Amino acid sequence: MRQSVLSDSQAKFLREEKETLAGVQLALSKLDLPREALDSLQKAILQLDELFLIVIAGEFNAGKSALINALLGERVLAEGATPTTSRVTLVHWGERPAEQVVDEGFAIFAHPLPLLKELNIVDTPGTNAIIRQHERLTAEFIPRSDLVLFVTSADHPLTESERQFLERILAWGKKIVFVLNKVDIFENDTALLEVRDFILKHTATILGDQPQLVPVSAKLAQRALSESDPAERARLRSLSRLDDLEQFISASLDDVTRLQLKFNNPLGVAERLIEQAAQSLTAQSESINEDKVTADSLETVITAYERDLLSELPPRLAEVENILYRLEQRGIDFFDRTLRLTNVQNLMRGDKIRGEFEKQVLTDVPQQIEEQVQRLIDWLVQKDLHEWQQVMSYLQRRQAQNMEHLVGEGYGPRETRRRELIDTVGTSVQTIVETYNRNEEARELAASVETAVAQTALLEVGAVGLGTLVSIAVLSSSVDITGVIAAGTMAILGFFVIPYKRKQAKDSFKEKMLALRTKLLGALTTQFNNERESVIARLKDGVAPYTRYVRSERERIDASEAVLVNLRQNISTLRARAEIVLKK
Ligand SMILES: Nc1nc2c(ncn2[C@@H]2O[C@H](COP(=O)(O)OP(=O)(O)OP(=O)(O)O)[C@@H](O)[C@H]2O)c(=O)[nH]1
Ligand SMILES: [Mg+2]
Repeated sequence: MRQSVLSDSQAKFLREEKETLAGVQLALSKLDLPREALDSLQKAILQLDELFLIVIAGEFNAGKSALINALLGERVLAEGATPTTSRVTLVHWGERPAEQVVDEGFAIFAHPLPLLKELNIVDTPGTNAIIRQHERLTAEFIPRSDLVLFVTSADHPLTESERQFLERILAWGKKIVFVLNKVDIFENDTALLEVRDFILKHTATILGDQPQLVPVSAKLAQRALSESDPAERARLRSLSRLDDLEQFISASLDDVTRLQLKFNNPLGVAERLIEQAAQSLTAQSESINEDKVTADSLETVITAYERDLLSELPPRLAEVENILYRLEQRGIDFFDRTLRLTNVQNLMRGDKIRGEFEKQVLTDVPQQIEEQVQRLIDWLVQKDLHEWQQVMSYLQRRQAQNMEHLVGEGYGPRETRRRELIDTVGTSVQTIVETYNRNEEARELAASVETAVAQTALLEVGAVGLGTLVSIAVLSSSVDITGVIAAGTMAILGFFVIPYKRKQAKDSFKEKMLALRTKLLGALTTQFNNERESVIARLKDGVAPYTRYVRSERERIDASEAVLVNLRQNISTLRARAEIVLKK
């Protein structure tokens, strides 16, 4: 924009606007918007320094090119009853008329008309033309434009394609003014008013408020230009109502209106992009919320599993403890019964006593303990498989939901990555479940428990029980039993030695049992705790990529939403500031 027309405060505002918009653009560039969308903002920002830009849009044959020709006062652009304009054409000031075809979709036209020193005009192919340049038009020129003149023809006002086009450009927050062309076809004013009301009514529903409408006849205006009789020329010119349009355009070019449109132009574009980013974030957020539900369910499953494991161990270990407790009771009874004077003869026979001990005390304790441990192992293995199945079913359900979304719906790279991740995690969990070999797992676990338990030498109880005990009790006694018996000092043996040895044997047995209990239960506890930690860690690791992703996505979306709130705030502050500097 020519800086000379700006007051100091306006020039300052313009700098601020550019700076803020550059910030907005940078922030938006981190939010997954299509490249073209960001480009359009970039162009709208650059347009702040350009001449006022009017884009002429409308259906083919509406008379867009004819209208520009009438404004230029010369038939410089091609007109025709069939689709004629095939390129978006920028008309700007130049010393001589000249056309430059840039590519198949874009041409530049120079013309010495003074009005073009104030503004640039863009002629466009019809909204319904076979050769459509809509993408270029909507993505490139609509965002850059300061004003859109929407030309609709009196013989088919506001067609369906025009309506659709209007809706597409509306999102850019542009000022749109309607030009009702070819009013020369109306026989009287009533017909004109009828069409006018029709257009206003229908556009109001699209635009939200009553738009401006200027009726003209490009044809009569052109005829006036070539008319040599001044009176007739004036009549045709008046009938053409082109003066109204010219007046409207120059009013739009008055400083305040032009600046207002200029300043607001990139703001509308930025707002549209913010909305676009917000919509995309909402969709992502909904999707990640569903993932969050799944991830939370997985976490609940794992936590509950851990709790189960924790609560299951103590009662099972208590069973083992019971077995040991009963063993101890039997042992004590055994010593009470066996280490007696009356039994002195038997005591002499270590192997017999050992046999009795094994039969009466030890019985099947090792097997009982083994069974108990085996049951715990089976339970653990069964439970582990069940938990993996649970996790799998949650992930499969989520995969199925994805499949539903997939039907007929396009999605971006982020969404693709998300689906892939769920699929990968889902598939690896499924593989674990499918290849889960219970026997193998149980065998491995049993082997590891066995190693731990073996160190506690459960069977030593038998050996300890007798090999040592009997010798402690009797054989290694400092008293020579045979001598004692022979000497008839049975009383000494009966009253002092045997009870003393019995007590010693029982104490030693209790001690051994305590050590055994501590070692065995300790070993089992450690072993199963290790096992618990490792199955939980395995489960957590299995779903970790998914839960981690859900968490980081949630954080990213929340942060992005906060950024958008900020950007919206920036734009509305700029709008308010624009109002203020324009009033000064
Ligand atoms: N009766 C009448 N005919 C007009 C008027 N303006 C243009 N026409 C005719 O309508 C036809 C289409 O005019 P163009 O200017 O080529 O229309 P356009 O909107 O540029 O069409 P495309 O370039 O194909 O999109 C031509 O035959 C013009 O002569 C008018 O005011 N009244
Ligand atoms: Mg044309």
